[in-house]
Amino acid sequence: MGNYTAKVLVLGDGAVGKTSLVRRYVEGEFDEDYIATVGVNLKQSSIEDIGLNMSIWDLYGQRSLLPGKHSSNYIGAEGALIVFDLTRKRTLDNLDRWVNDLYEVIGIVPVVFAGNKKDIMMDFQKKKKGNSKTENEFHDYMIENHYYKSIYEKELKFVPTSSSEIKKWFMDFKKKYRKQSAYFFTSAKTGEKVYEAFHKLGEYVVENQIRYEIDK
Ligand SMILES: Nc1nc2c(ncn2[C@@H]2O[C@H](COP(=O)(O)OP(=O)(O)O)[C@@H](O)[C@H]2O)c(=O)[nH]1
Ligand SMILES: [Mg+2]
Repeated sequence: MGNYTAKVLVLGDGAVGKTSLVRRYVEGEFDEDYIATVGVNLKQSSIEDIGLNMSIWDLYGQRSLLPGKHSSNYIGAEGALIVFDLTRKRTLDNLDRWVNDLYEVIGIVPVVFAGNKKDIMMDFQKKKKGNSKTENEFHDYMIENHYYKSIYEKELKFVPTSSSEIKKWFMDFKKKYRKQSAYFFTSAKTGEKVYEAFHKLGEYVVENQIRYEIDK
């Protein structure tokens, strides 16, 4: 087994759970409190079974304020985990912009998408108890359950994403850029699919490094 090193990025809108996913993955912990990341949160992690040492660059998420401000941080990255929030459809709609930004700077690299906060969606489903709920009820549920915290103050409305629209978005992405992409429904809170998402990204990165060695 080779010994590989790579830089990967964690991208996505503010408060989607980037820092929490990295924390869960690297430290196995989760925190309800929100502390907005300033600049870059850099973590090292190795994936033993594929012999990869990853430096994970978790970047401050308010992308729309300053387009291209991350460009210099993108350089040298060999893959990205792009995160969106299952409780806020707008963060799914913004995926295109994250992908375009990234590919403009470093070209096409493997991307794994994480639809995060799966635990909240599961909890909401449980409370549904058969009767279908409207979008308003979802918003109310979010407020009642204290998800309306400082980070969300500017959020006018919580609109849940649907798995069919996520699937469609991903299929379109795959058609455009082919292979080496995947998506997972994750929860930094319960840990669901967090390891799988980072591992998949690591596999793609190592695949490319092996291919590069062979082509040399
Ligand atoms: N319930 C739940 N809350 C989460 C999850 N991931 C993140 N959060 C919360 O969402 C807020 C924003 O998370 P953070 O990781 O700081 O987002 P970032 O801005 O993308 O780095 C924090 O209050 C976290 O506790 C999750 O999977 N489930
Ligand atoms: Mg953060």
